[in-house]
Amino acid sequence: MALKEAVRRKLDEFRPRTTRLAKEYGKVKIDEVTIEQCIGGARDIRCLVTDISYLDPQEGIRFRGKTIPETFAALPKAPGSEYPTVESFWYFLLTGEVPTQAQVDEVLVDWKKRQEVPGYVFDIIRAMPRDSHPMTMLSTGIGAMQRESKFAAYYTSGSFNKLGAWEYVYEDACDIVARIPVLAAFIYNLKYRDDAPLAIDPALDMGANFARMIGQGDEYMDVARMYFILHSDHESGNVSAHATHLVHSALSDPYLSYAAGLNGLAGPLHGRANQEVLDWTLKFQKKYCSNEEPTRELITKALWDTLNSGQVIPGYGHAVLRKTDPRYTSQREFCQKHLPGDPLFKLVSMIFEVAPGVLAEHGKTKNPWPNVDAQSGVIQWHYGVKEWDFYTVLFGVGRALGCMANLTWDRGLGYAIERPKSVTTSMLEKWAAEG
Ligand code: AMX
Repeated sequence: MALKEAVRRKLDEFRPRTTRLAKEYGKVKIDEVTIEQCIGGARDIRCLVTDISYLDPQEGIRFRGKTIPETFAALPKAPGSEYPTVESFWYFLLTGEVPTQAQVDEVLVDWKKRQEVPGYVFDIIRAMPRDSHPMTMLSTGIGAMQRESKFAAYYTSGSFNKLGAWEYVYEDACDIVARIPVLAAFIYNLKYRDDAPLAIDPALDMGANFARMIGQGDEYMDVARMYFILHSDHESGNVSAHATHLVHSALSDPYLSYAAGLNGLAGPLHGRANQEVLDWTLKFQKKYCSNEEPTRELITKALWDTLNSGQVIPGYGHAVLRKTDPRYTSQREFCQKHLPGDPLFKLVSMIFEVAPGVLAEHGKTKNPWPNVDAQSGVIQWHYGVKEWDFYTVLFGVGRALGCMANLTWDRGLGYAIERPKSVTTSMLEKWAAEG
């Protein structure tokens, strides 16, 4: 497989850099830690390494050094589409190289071989109450599939070797990214389409096949491709990426690790915010606009009502970003092109005009601008995926790409078990008194 060989080559090039940094420059200081950071969620402390993506507070995300528009422009496109295939993006994330069409085709064929989800996983999810949250089902499905882990089997084989371990992580990573769309589509069909059978089309790329599997038409294929790519990676410190990395650092296999990442993604301050955005927007329509068109004044009132009741405005703010999220902008441009007259898009655009001013006046958030989640639900809603508790599952399918690329590199570079040091409140008080 050319992709695996390309990863091997890249890792071989990279390893001496990591080793040299740790050995020769290990004591060079790159940050300091304050009490505020200790209490405040380790915000901004530079203590993680990843080369898969980098998040600049002003500019937003770069995947392997490329902005979102540069990434979309550079990668080979799906036939007849303006968006790259998820397969080409996977090659790019893992290696940092733009693949040729032949390399993409090879990934496509490989994923088809890997994508079969064992029947017992479906049985386990079927046995769950039908009103279980779809993220619980997804995380259960990934956790249950751990039985298939090639890394876990290698670890217990008796021939475990630190240097070769990445190859088994790579195998699991490829299996997971190939299987998770099938698992997600199964959950969607089980919950919302009367357990409709999965219509897997072996000729289609991942995004197109996902559209087919959940009963969507051709126009949804680019939505899926764009969505999965945009949600893939946001450097290493966010809850889902960090949880995945942390759990794997104990040599838990990629299934156990990504189940942990998904459980973090399910939180309302993280991935579930996209569900909350739709919920907020539809409740706003119902409460304030049953007899009248939405106006800036009505939106302002609704935003203040939310803030005054002690809740956050979902889809706004970010722990790192200090400008509008380019993932928001990319989806907004998609909406302007494909659904400019959609009433929900118009309403979300009006919220975009008002919310940053309200949040700035409220004065708490460091970033009053929208994040990825403020826009994504509108697109899904427009194309008929109206079950908004499913939106975080879509996020989880995309995020698997970033998390699995990162785990492959974590193991390839032999990163250590993660174990930051904790202190007590009395210690903090003593240091505070000492200045
Ligand atoms: N609405 C109201 N208040 C907000 C806010 C928002 N959208 N964003 C931040 N604040 C508040 C915080 O709750 C905090 O209040 P506190 O001092 O009373 O605790 C204060 O502003 C300072 O927070 P911050 O430093 O600006 O943000 P943070 O790094 O602590 O949190 C985030 C970041 C994303 C959790 C926060 O902005 C938020 O809750 N946003 C709404 C939920 C959301 O959209 N999450 C999705 C983020 C993207 C993603 O992961 N998918």
